[in-house]
Amino acid sequence: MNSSLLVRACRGEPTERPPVWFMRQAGRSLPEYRKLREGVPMLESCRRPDMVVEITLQPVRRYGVDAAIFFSDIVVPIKATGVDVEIQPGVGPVVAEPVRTRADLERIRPLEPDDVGFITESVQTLTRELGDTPLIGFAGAPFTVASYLVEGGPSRHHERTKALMHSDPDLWHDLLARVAQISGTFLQVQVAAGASAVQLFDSWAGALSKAEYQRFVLPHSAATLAGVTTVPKIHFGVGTSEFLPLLAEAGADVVGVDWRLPLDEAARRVPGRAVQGNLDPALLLADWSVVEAEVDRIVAEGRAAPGHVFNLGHGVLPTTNPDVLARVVEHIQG
Ligand code: 1CP
Repeated sequence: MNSSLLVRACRGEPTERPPVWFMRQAGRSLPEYRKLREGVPMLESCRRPDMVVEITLQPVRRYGVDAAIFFSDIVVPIKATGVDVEIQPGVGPVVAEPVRTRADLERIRPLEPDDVGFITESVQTLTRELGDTPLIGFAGAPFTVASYLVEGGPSRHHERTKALMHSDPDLWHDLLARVAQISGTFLQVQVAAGASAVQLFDSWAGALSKAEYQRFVLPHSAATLAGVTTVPKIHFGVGTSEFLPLLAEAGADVVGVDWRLPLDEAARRVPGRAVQGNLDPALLLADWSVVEAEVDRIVAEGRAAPGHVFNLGHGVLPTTNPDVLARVVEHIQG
């Protein structure tokens, strides 16, 4: 699998074209996904290897993307340690007892690989079924996962999370260290079972200042990534252009870039690293001539980096027409 286009681009080796996959390509806009999920709660589907395998394969079959992303969720490993968390349709992860005190933190135990035997089984089956297509494993970064734990659910301003990090830095660092152990073990389990690369999602890190990120978050994202040593690591945030070099410093081979920053400028900010991105997912709803011009611009700007993995600047929106994604893949693969 080391010779796959994805792994070569991640390692900054020359490739004839960028590999292409889409964040949140599984689920979301696919009718075959919605059909399969009927009547099965999200987190239950993540525990069933037959469903995980099928949903992970659906976008590979439909789009012919150059990589599969493992179907799971960033809260699956914390749920596996016993945290009472559900994914409510139309809302997202909801935590029954939010974590705001040391006693709350002490209820969260470390993750053991045996807690997620269903992940090992799913990844092993997938890597067999995928053949030459590499599988990307993933986890949530400590800040993004901690935000759900502290807020109790999705949050616009992350106000309780920020208040906690500044008011009780010791508790904050202990909480993030615990989440780093859990997300780090989750990544290692996926790599041990056959994943060819991993991505750490810090979707909400853009809510922080550079100074906050450096002091309160970076050491824990670095600890999460440090346990992965044999496959390329992609580190992605939204709204993180102002501290992109810190995402690289945390231990990334590839820095994920949202749509706000052109990739040639991103490449200047993280010298020597590959970049991933960065088509604005909203533009997939525009006319094809617009999409095509954006894809061409991004492919050209990506050449400024040692490696470029074509992707969106954030996840596929649920309103996206799958045929447009298929056309983007076709256009890039030529
Ligand atoms: O019923 C459903 O279909 C639930 C929707 C759904 C799906 C399909 C959720 C709930 N999670 C997932 C799968 C998922 N989540 C994947 C695998 C599929 C793929 O990538 O193709 C991945 C990588 C994630 C990661 C994830 N979950 C992130 C980071 C990526 C991102 O988009 O920023 C985050 C922030 C979550 C939390 C989450 N889970 C689900 C929702 C709706 C949310 C976001 C809620 C919020 O706005 O806070």
